[in-house]
Amino acid sequence: MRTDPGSTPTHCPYCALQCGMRLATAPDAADGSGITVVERPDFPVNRGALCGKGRTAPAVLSDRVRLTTPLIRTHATGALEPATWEEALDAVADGLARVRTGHGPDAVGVFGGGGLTNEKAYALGKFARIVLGTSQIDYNGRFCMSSAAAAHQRAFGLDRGLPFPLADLPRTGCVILVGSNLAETMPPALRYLTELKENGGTLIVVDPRRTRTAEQADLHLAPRPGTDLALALGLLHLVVAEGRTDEEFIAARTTGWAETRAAAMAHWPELVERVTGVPVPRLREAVRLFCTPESAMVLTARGPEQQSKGTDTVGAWINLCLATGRAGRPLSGYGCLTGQGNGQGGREHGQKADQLPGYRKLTDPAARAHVAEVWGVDPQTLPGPGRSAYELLDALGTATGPRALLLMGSNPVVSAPHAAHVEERLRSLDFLAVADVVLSETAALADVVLPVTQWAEETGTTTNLEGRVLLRRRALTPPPGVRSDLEVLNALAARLDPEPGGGLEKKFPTDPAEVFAELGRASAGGPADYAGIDYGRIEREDGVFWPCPAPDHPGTPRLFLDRFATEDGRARFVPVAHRDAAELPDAAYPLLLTTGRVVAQYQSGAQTRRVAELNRAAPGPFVELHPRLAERIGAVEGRPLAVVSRRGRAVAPARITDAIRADTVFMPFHWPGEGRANSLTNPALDPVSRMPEFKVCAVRVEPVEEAG
Ligand SMILES: Nc1nc2c(c(=O)[nH]1)N[C@H]1C(S)=C(S)[C@@H](COP(=O)(O)OP(=O)(O)OC[C@H]3O[C@@H](n4cnc5c(=O)[nH]c(N)nc54)[C@H](O)[C@@H]3O)O[C@H]1N2
Ligand SMILES: Nc1nc2c(c(=O)[nH]1)N[C@H]1C(S)=C(S)[C@@H](COP(=O)(O)OP(=O)(O)OC[C@H]3O[C@@H](n4cnc5c(=O)[nH]c(N)nc54)[C@H](O)[C@@H]3O)O[C@H]1N2
Ligand code: SF4
Ligand SMILES: [Mo]
Repeated sequence: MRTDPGSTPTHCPYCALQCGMRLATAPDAADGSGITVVERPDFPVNRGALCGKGRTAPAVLSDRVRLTTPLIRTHATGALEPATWEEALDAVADGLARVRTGHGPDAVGVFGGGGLTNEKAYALGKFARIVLGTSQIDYNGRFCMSSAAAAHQRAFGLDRGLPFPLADLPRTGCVILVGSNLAETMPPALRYLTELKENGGTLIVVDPRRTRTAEQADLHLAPRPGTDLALALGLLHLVVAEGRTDEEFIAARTTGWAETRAAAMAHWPELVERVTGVPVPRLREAVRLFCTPESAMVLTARGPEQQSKGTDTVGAWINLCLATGRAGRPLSGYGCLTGQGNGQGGREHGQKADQLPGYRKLTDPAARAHVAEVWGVDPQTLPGPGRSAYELLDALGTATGPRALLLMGSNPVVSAPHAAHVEERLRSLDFLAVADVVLSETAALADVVLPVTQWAEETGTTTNLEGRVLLRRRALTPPPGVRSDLEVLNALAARLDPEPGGGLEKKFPTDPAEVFAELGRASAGGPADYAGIDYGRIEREDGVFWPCPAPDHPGTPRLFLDRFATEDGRARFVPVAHRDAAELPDAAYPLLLTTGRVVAQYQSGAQTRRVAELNRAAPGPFVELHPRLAERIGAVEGRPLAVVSRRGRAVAPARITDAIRADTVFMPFHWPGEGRANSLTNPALDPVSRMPEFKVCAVRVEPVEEAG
């Protein structure tokens, strides 16, 4: 029997806005979940508003769609069959131990997710380093905001998505939104942009498509995909040419301007028009709108970031902010709109290949010593940095890569670039274990599937896109057949202890509050310092902004107002120059494909494709294309189109609209099978962030003859 303590305040299981909501008992809920979502208008970020995904999130709690028993692949049938927890945990421990014994610790890999709570992400990173002893751990956040994170580090010495609360947006003078379709990806946040305009501020949207977000803009710039770097350089050129730099700010708060200025001067507006397709007068208008008011902001999302030059591209937008004095000041600055529910916290506490908790570096001897002490291990035993997400997936089952993988919180069969290749690599493993709440396309390939508890059934913290640490409270007793990710790691630690009965599992508590307290100690003194945060405080204060080094520290809603987080306290200009996407159109593949999201589906769709209301709103993939292109190739609305790249083919119905450039087609990536956009995408990586180029590849498009 599932019990309920009344109406519990918590947060949505999906995106980085982490909307506040309440969960109330609803024994007759049509979705079979036993609970219903109630608005929580007192929570400041979303002020009661929710998108359809948040409202319908309980549906995934229902036994009708979720996993409720472990599964083991049997030799006899080759199928996944129900098993007991003891059998399943033994099988995972055996599978991982066998590979480790035969091939060494780095033959066992771990893949995590930015949707995992801070407690889980922390425990997973610790598990990889001290139980498995492997360097081979990374996570899906690499596919998400890694380019912005790298650019943040380079320029400011610290990476927090937004350096200010969203509530600052309506009070600034101008916002440039680069490659964010907020209206579909974080609908309740659109309100902040509406208020910006009501207050007399202006909105510029940079997107190759006239999205629902772009429709709100005072100025919409629609560059060719993959040319944002040139665009930002062109704007900086104009800023300099028109004498709009803030020399006082540059002198007092930055270093490296001379080289950056010289690099920008090489990007003439006419050249930028040719590369981007954005006319010079519109570039000038953007500069005027951005530079005229007292304050202004640039916010980027996946459009400019998911490119093989994402780090430099974000760097170019940061340079524009620094040159105009629009950083490190009230109501001004650069920010990245992080994506996953815990996209921010998930990138801070050690599931990343090169990282220790508190956003520390795995290569820093002082960081190793500090964290090793908290973990009660010898710093010498901590492995070094491993491979980045795509490189890890690409190496699976090869002579030098991992031969066994433990995967928690991601569905790469749908969401990884060059997905058919990734699927083949996953199939080549000696052993694959997946912990998930549903039988995702990736879980379906596993040797063992562990069914875990969900957001409403467990307590834990997430850190939203503003750097605000939030608490999700358990509202519901999980069904008997499932266990939490923390319980899974604890049970595996016991089984993989090099000294049987040695008590290694004691280092993996199953109580989230205990894990969070340890995380606080491990992060203490690091860039992302959570030491002063506890569950009670989060609830009393509607979240606490990190860094928060002590219980009496107020937290840090606004960063960099006095100094940047670099050694000398100054922001660093980094000179960048435009370069082409890894693939450009040619005779065989004459068009550009870009990919992204629709409002009613989330990511790989593993969760939202199991919700009837969302499937009615967004039943399947499609190919968005311009009427001129449609006419040229003979595409008909609603009829199937084949999109072909050097990596594969996908088929989905045509959706004809003049809201997209005629040289570009768009596909959402939420679906598996024939319409899988990632069958096409290019795994070319950014040299710094190792972000794949999800947003640009060369394709050809042709109508498909329908049988019958
Ligand atoms: N409904 C829904 N909401 C979500 C998610 C979801 O899956 N579904 N996922 C969450 C996550 S993890 C993330 S990361 C965020 C992502 O949030 P967004 O970044 O807003 O989402 P995308 O649709 O991937 O990309 C945004 C826009 O980039 C544009 N774009 C494509 N190529 C380029 C380019 O070369 N340059 C520029 N400037 N723009 C380009 C696309 O046309 C698209 O409109 O959303 C979060 N919210
Ligand atoms: N073409 C293209 N591809 C993209 C993108 C794009 O814009 N274009 N965007 C990229 C981006 S930004 C992202 S973030 C990735 C995301 O892509 P994925 O990493 O595939 O993300 P999800 O679909 O959210 O997968 C999360 C999985 O974990 C499960 N899960 C949820 N909560 C928990 C939990 O607490 N514990 C465990 N064990 N499992 C849980 C879910 O059921 C689901 O199966 O996709 C990337 N792929
Ligand atoms: S905007 Fe994001 S956090 Fe808010 S309800 Fe929708 S999916 Fe959930
Ligand atoms: Mo993301």
